[in-house]
Amino acid sequence: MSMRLVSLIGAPTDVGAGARGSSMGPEALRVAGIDTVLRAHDIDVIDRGNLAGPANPWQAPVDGYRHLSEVAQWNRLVHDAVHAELVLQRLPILLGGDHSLGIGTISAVARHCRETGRKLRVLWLDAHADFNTNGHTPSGNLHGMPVSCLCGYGPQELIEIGGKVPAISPRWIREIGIRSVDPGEKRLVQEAGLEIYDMRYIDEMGMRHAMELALATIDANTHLHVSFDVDFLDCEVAPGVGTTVRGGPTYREAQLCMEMIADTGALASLDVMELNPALDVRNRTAEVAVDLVESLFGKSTLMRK
Ligand code: 6HN
Ligand code: MN
Ligand code: MN
Ligand code: MN
Repeated sequence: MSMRLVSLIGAPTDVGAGARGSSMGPEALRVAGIDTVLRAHDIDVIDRGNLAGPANPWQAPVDGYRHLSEVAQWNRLVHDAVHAELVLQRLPILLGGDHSLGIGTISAVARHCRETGRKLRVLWLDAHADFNTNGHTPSGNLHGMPVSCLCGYGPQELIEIGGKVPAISPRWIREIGIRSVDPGEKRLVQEAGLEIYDMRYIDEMGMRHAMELALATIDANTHLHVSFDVDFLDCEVAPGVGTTVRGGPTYREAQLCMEMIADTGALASLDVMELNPALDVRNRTAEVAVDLVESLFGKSTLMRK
């Protein structure tokens, strides 16, 4: 196997979130050793450092959007940085930052897939569906809206970042671990036909079956993007997030999820989002996140066939 090339991109902002602190996420992931852990797997890792976007003005929502212009500026920076790495045939890992930045990464990935004739599959690992609009959001926080924006429902400055509207089709997305969806958001998700493996499904059928379905039909021409919101994990395992929801995947279920993704060999870009060191306990959540990232890149106990 040829040497894998990974680039770390820090996006230290919380402009899209309702709690301050995910701006410190990139540094906490570095402190937890994300680069060393990957290098130990024979991966060529370059840390590009942090993007420099606007500060958090901490203002009230306007027309149902909080900090729209700052979120758009950050996402344009992320889009350009991620696309540049893909052109260099490196696998970008976005160190978030709040989850609104998934618009920037995934619009760049979708653009690159158009340019190279590849299919795209997006795995959205999250407690939340992140499919709100300004008419449905309970908070105005744009980290609750990236998936809808990517599917073309949202403000012009966010939906057009990757040069095509919509950036992606709902059919390319699989959402896993979902357990908190707002009432209006629920209707939108159903109308859009998003394929969702919620916690009820995982309880009844198991993580293994959910992942088998979520990863089905991935082939050698598929670019697999994983958007990992750390609040996907049960809050006992991962307290360092701003929007904890009880009843998420256990450490082992999350490991299995990551290992099954690794087995596809298709992972081509990754977001690690919403880690909030201000709410963490001795950087434990960062360490768990890094552990899971390691599994995504193929840490497994024994050789399997
Ligand atoms: N996240 N559905 C809630 C809202 O305000 O729209 C929570 C969103 C959380 C978003 O965790 O990335
Ligand atoms: Mn999210
Ligand atoms: Mn390209
Ligand atoms: Mn979430």
